[in-house]
Formats: sequence, structure tokens, C-alpha cells
Amino acid sequence: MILQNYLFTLLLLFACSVAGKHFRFDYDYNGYVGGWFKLHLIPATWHDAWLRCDLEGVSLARMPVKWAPGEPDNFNNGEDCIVLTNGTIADVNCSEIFPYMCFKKNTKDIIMTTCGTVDKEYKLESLTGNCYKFHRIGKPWKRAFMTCAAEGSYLAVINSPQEALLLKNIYDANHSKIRPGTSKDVINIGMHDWNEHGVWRTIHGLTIEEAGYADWAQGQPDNSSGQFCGAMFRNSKLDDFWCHASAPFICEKSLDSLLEL
Ligand SMILES: [Ca+2]
Ligand SMILES: [Ca+2]
Repeated sequence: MILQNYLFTLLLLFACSVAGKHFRFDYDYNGYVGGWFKLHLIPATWHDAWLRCDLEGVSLARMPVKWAPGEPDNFNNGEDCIVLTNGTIADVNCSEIFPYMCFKKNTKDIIMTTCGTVDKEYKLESLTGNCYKFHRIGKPWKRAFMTCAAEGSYLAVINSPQEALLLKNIYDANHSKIRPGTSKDVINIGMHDWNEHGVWRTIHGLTIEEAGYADWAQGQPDNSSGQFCGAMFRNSKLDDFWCHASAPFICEKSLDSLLEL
């Protein structure tokens, strides 16, 4: 019941949104609150919802509300998270999953760049016609993949020797700024040994040979203690790397990926 009421309230709020100023196609502008909303119907825990909104460059929606009758009750002393249900709020267990809403307030510094995003760290490269962003805070491969997806991009896919050199140059330009506590020798890129049998494919499904670049470093892939995630050394050669280990990474974005077509 609580989930049904919760969904109904969210859908009502969503329906009140009006088409307006542009932020990204998956967000709707609401002039009354002066910002953009996105309803995530795939439920998540409070912490995962917070993380997803943060990776999209926004916040988990906050709104002025009243407690529901009998709430907060901290049932079984295990309710530290808060949900909206039929216009009022209740405390719930943080491991429970609910749909959620992300929110971005409209401010003057929100400017759509030539890369089709308000994220100023994406830079257009004429070689490929795509935009690239170097993430200096290292993450394990899966989290890097998720981060790029939330930004409307994808973990960089190398489609030619020239693009490999382009990524190398971006890597070089950012190498001294990589945050401590992460590998500086490789960056995560968009390829993976999906079946763990030595067939390397890009995140778009092609083999790396079909995609246009399969230049491994000498002795690689060496599958050292189980390395199934794709990475690139500073000399632009490929490496298989540990999926659990954090490394910086580059996201690649087509100009129209966040625009309404
Ligand atoms: Ca590419
Ligand atoms: Ca390796």
C-alpha cells in the first residue's frame, strides 16, 4: 500500500511538470519550482537513488512535506531513510527500494555547451566529432561504466589508432591531476572480456578488431590473477586489468546523446 501511494504521489508531481527550458531530454521542467525533475521508475534503495542522482549531476528531490499519521515510528529501530507517500512522509528501512525523483534547480550557470550537456568538462574533439571527459577520481570498471551512462555518455570506445592517440593525449594532459589512491598507470576504457574466455568486445558489442583498434601492449592480455576489464596504458596500448581495482577513466559522448530528437 505504501508503495502504491508513493508511486501515485510521484506520478502526480510528474504530471504537473510542464515542458520548458532545456536541460537534458530525460528531465522535465517545472516552472513553479524553477527546476527540472526526472522520475526514476526502477526502484532503488535510498543510497543508490542518491548516488544515481549525484552521477547525473543533480540531487535527490527534496520538498516541503508533513509526516504521515503515526510517523516517524522508527519501526523495529531500523528506519533511517525517508520516503514520500500520498503527500506526506514516512521513515522506512534504508534497504527498502522505491521509485525516486532527481531534481536540478535552474540557475544562471546552467549553460548548454557544444557537447550537448551542461557539464563543462566535456570537450569536443574534431578528429571524431565526439566529446570526451577525463575522470581524475579512479573507479572500478563497473562504476566507471555507470558514471559515464549517468552523464549521458559511455566509457570511451577506441575506434581507430588515431582515436587511441587522442585518448593518450587526454590522459597525458590529466596525468599529474589524477587523485591519489588510484592507479596512474592505466585508464579504464569501454571494452570487456564478457565471457572471460579471451574474446574482447566493446561495450557496444563489437569485437575490438571490428571496432577498429586491438593494439595490445607487449605481453598483454596476461590475465594476471583474473583480469577481465579493459584498460589502456599511457603509451596508448591496451591492457587487461582487474575489474575491482580503481583507475581513472574517459567518457565519450556524441553531441546529441542528451537532446530530444
Ligand atoms: Ca570512439
Ligand atoms: Ca594485464
